[in-house]
Amino acid sequence: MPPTLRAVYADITTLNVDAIVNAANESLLPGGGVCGAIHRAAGPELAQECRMLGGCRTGDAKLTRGYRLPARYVIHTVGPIWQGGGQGEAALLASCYRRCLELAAANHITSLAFPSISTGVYGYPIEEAAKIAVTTVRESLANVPMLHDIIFCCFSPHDLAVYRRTLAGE
Ligand code: AR6
Repeated sequence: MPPTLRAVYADITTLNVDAIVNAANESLLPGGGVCGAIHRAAGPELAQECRMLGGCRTGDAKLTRGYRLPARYVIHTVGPIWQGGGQGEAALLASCYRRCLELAAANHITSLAFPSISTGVYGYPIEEAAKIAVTTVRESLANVPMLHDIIFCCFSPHDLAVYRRTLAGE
């Protein structure tokens, strides 16, 4: 069965899925935004495990346990900082989504929620980021047959509207 791709308006830390994605920084140390919320909800053991990972390059992803989160795993990915679009940001953002899906497949994850990577502190324009998110995930679906539920978790009604329009191909 093809997976469901859907956008919801929620705090990602509350979602009952196998794994949630964290929009992290290269140090993988707790920051603000969704990263801060995930670390607060997971508890201090998450930062301890992150410290052992030796950071993460922009465009790459690493997996940890979810500790006190409902989600069993957290996939930490580092999106690009928006610098106007001429610094390879689109390719790096697409790479984040692909690497998260690769880790999901390698760990038999069946349900996965993404936040809108790079569109907060890192300043990536939401319309362009949503197109990359939806297109890249759709292009990778053949490689993740066990994933039956993929959620784009939006943190504002505006972001939700953008993702819903993008998913509808408008
Ligand atoms: N649930 C879902 N989405 C959320 C939540 C939440 N609880 N909180 C915020 N968002 P950002 P970035 C949305 O800034 O742009 C951190 O300090 C938010 O509205 O969290 O990739 C890291 O440590 C936005 O749509 O991530 C890095 O240093 C989206 O999540 C840096 O920020 C991403 O916003 C990464 O910046």
